[in-house]
Amino acid sequence: MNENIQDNLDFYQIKFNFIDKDKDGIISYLELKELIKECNIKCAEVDLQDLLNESNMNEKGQINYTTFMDIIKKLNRSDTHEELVEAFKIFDTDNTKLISAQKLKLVLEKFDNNLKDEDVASIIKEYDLDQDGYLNFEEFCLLMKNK
Ligand SMILES: [Ca+2]
Ligand SMILES: [Ca+2]
Repeated sequence: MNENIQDNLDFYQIKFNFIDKDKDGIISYLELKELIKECNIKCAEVDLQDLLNESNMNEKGQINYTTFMDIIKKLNRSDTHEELVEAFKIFDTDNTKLISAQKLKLVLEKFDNNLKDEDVASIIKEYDLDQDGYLNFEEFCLLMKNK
């Protein structure tokens, strides 16, 4: 993956310059999102926010090329995102983008014969941040990261 980044340095520089229309070397969060999309990198909104918070963003929320590359490297390193998307599909059999306790149990049962309804319910409860009774993709990612 790192070699790949090296090869693509020019590519990223060109893309960055393209998005940075006023050429002051700084892009906004919206421009960053556009840039990430331009580079064909799939990234959830939450991931991007997290990465930005981790990165050396200055107080004004401005993003320069170094910050951008920092984020690109982190995104490339966490190639787990694709895997999470794939994993989510395994659970989300009926493509509702939500995992119910029932759907979660169906998959987890394959790994644990003694799995009880209560266990599944408590997993959902623990990660169901918006408390709608289902795990959406973000909540599912949290679950997987903590497993
Ligand atoms: Ca600019
Ligand atoms: Ca939820």
